Amino acid sequence: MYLVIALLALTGPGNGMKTVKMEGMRFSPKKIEISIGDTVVWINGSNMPHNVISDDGVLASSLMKKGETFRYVFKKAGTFPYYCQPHRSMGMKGTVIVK
Ligand SMILES: [Cu+2]
Repeated sequence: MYLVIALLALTGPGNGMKTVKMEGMRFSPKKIEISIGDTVVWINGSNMPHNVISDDGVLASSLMKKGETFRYVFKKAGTFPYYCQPHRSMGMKGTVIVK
C-alpha cells in the first residue's frame, strides 16, 4: 500500500499515469491508450499471483503478490501486447497503445 502511495506521489495524476488492475484472471482495463512518456502502473488486486510479460522482452515483471505493483514508462509509439505468464492460456492478456 505504501508503495502505491509513493508511486502516486512520484508520478501523480495528470502527469500521464494510467493504472491497470489485475482482477481475478484478467487485466482491467484490457486495452488502454496512452501518450508517449506516460507511465502505466499495474496493480495486483487479486489473491492470485500475476505478472506482466511481453514477447519482445520490454515488459518483464516479477510474479506479483496482492497489492504489489509494476510500472513502466512507454517512451515510443506503438502497440504493446502483453500477458500474464501463469494465466496466458486462460486469456489473461492486455494491450497498451502508445500514441
Ligand atoms: Cu495471472
